[in-house]
Amino acid sequence: MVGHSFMGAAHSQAWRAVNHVFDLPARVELTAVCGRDPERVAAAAQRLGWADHMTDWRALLARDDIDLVDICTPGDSHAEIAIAALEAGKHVLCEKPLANSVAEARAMAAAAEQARAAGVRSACGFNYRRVPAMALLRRLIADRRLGEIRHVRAAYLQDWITDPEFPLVWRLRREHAGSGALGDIGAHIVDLAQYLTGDRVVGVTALSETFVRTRPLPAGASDGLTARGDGADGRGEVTVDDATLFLGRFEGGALASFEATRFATGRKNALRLEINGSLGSAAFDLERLNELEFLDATQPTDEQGFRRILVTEADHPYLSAWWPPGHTLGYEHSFTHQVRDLVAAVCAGEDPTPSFTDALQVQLVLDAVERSAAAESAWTQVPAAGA
Ligand code: 4PW
Repeated sequence: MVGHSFMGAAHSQAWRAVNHVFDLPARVELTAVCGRDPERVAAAAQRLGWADHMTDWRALLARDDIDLVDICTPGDSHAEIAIAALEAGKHVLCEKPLANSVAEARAMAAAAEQARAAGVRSACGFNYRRVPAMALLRRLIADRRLGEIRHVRAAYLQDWITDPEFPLVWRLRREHAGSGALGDIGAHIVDLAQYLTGDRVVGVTALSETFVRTRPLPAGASDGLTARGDGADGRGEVTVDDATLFLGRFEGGALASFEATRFATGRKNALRLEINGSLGSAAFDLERLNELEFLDATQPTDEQGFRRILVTEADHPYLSAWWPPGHTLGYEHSFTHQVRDLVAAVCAGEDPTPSFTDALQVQLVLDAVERSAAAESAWTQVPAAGA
């Protein structure tokens, strides 16, 4: 694994747990973790359960006791590490968003396609696909229980930077993160919208804002969505969006709205979706991730109404491996499911999902959104990844 902060910790927990929960044809070993700072990476290796640690990711790729590389670094290093890893014959799991630009994402997708011919697999870490309620919703939509999809209403709401004195962490700097709320959390709802519907967003009109333009420089490394910094080291410019909203049209004709913000005071990690179809609707909120609301419009009208499905039954996706009905799962289990699916696919010689090409399609939407916002919300088409 490369990187060992917030995502590195979440992924490590998944790698540690996966063989204890799921029957897999291979045993996962946490061979080595890589980070820039020798002391921090040594401490992380011990805390997260990695057998070895190093400061040079190229040295990871040179080891023949490593089959798969998990990239948990900020977006600015994804392309370089992923392409080198694929060329070295390592399977790759890369955190989202796939890259910081369409050009990088295209190069990664091309490298993945080339490696695939040699049996080397890759996937992008859009973990929320693996929340059981989301996998169930995908199944309901694929089984046509919602009929023709007319609307996707998606919001990803956080509030961790509402304080204007919150430090200028890497997620707020374009050179590291590529974009702000858009790429970090908007990417998730774009991916989910496309995954759930099996359709793609073909055009967008967008609005974007940076509410707080300068922030104190951070003191020390930031850990996920927390940081320290009192301004003693000066202030720096925020170079990404704090919030981005956009409307989109799907190829199949459905209309969608998307909202990604880090300024939704009181909303900590509220990824909300509602999908309306000709035969039914469904709604989800990540802050209640064991539940899916479902309305079946084929029922007699006097009995219709949204009902809450508690997604903890053994015949719900992933659940047979866990606890008895009603014994709920959490955020971290989406990562366990992600590596379960990845290892199963690699062992079966199949392609895991989402592929780098799927993730490139998300990147193309993000890019169109940025271009639209920069052009006074002009309607902007999203090319197909293959075009
Ligand atoms: O990927 C996203 C992160 O960058 C996450 O899913 C949530 O928002 C949690 O942290 C950030």
